[in-house]
Amino acid sequence: MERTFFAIKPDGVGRGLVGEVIARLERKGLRLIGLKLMQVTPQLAQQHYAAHSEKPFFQGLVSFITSGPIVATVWEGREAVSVVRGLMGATDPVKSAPGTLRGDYGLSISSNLVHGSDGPEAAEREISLFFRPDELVGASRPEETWIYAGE
Ligand code: IDP
Ligand code: MG
Repeated sequence: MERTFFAIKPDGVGRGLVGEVIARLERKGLRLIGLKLMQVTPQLAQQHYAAHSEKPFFQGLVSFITSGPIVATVWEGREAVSVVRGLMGATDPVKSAPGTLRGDYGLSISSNLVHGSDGPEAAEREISLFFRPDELVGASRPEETWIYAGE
């Protein structure tokens, strides 16, 4: 099963959307295997967003992600990386389809509610930045019999 890193950014935590966001991923059938409320340090933010270090919005991105607590999570499931990206919607919430998290809950490209890894390699890198191996707990869900029926 593939794993992905997913985080609710400070705007999502501050707006009280943690429960609703997590419920969407749970209902899709993904398995939650890691979860923590945490304050991101500038150093961790710079490592996490290293690929964007040359972008004009980099400083703003680091300031925003360190501006308040985030909820960091790890999910497991069939094609978890692309499934979570689909549930998130496009980066710019103005262009995100209705029914996606960003499409339903916001209008700001910088405060766009959630982060999700953009590929399996990024997922492994991000998971190990935010979680120790012993913080990940794999518990299968009984309804996976139906979720993966016919596989
Ligand atoms: P993603 O979060 O959909 O993967 P990325 O291109 O990886 O989008 O960008 C990382 C984050 O940087 C975005 O989620 C958003 O918060 C911020 N960002 C991206 N493009 C812009 C921009 O043009 N202006 C301000 N912030 C941006
Ligand atoms: Mg990205």
